[in-house]
Amino acid sequence: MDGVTDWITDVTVSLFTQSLFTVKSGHFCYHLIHDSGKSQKKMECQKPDVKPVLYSFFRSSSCWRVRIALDFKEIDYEYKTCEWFYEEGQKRAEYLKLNPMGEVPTLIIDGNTLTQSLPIIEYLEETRPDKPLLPKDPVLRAKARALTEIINSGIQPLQNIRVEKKSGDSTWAKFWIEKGFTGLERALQETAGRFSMGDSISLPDVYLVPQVYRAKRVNVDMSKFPLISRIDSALSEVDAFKSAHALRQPDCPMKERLSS
Ligand SMILES: N[C@@H](CCC(=O)N[C@@H](CS)C(=O)NCC(=O)O)C(=O)O
Repeated sequence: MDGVTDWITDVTVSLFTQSLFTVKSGHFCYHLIHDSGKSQKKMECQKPDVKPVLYSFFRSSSCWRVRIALDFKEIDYEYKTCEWFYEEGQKRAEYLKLNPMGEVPTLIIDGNTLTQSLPIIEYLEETRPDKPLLPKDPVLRAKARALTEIINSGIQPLQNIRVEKKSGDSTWAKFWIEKGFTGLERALQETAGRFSMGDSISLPDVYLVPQVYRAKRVNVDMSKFPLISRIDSALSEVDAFKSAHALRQPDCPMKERLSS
């Protein structure tokens, strides 16, 4: 109930075999079900009356992941560009109040300010489970998360533009992506079907597509990674992956925009 208590406007209690407490808030409502002494909190009415706002930059791979998850789960949102986020200045100083690292993405949703792509997507998964991105089976969930982590912590932080600039080495990003993709290609041999985890779209797919885009920009030879390339190509046919593409975003310069 942390952070929710302030919003409570109405409480209904009904006693049947179990007691059901419905707590309505300004944005959505919680149902608390008490069953045999066990307490379970479950979000229901998941139609917030305020559109989520995504602070994004078209080419940022971390923003791209969140856009895919939002589009896949069919969550309508407002797009706010942060094209200034690499520069110092007033806008950036103000943005630090939302995102302490000054990074994108930030998602404002259900009255909360969320940062870091993975926790944001996990939040969407937990509160909007209808189109899941994680398998039900705990072992498969662990495998899906492991593939995701190869990119999230094993590749992206090493090859991002800040780190690349600091290294002063023009081959830096290419080296780390190739190293990471070598392991990812191997790991996918165990799990992949049409997509990363069998034939269903899952969390690692959300991470794979933006990383392949960045790989191509730094001239990684993708023919060395046939499985990653095949999955990337299959995902490019999926609606949510099309709409979330960097080159289809409102802040993408017209000369780079994809026409369809
Ligand atoms: N772990 C973060 C990484 C975020 C990140 O690296 N964002 C980059 C763009 S992809 C950024 O904001 N860089 C600009 C800066 O740090 O000033 C996440 O997954 O959200």
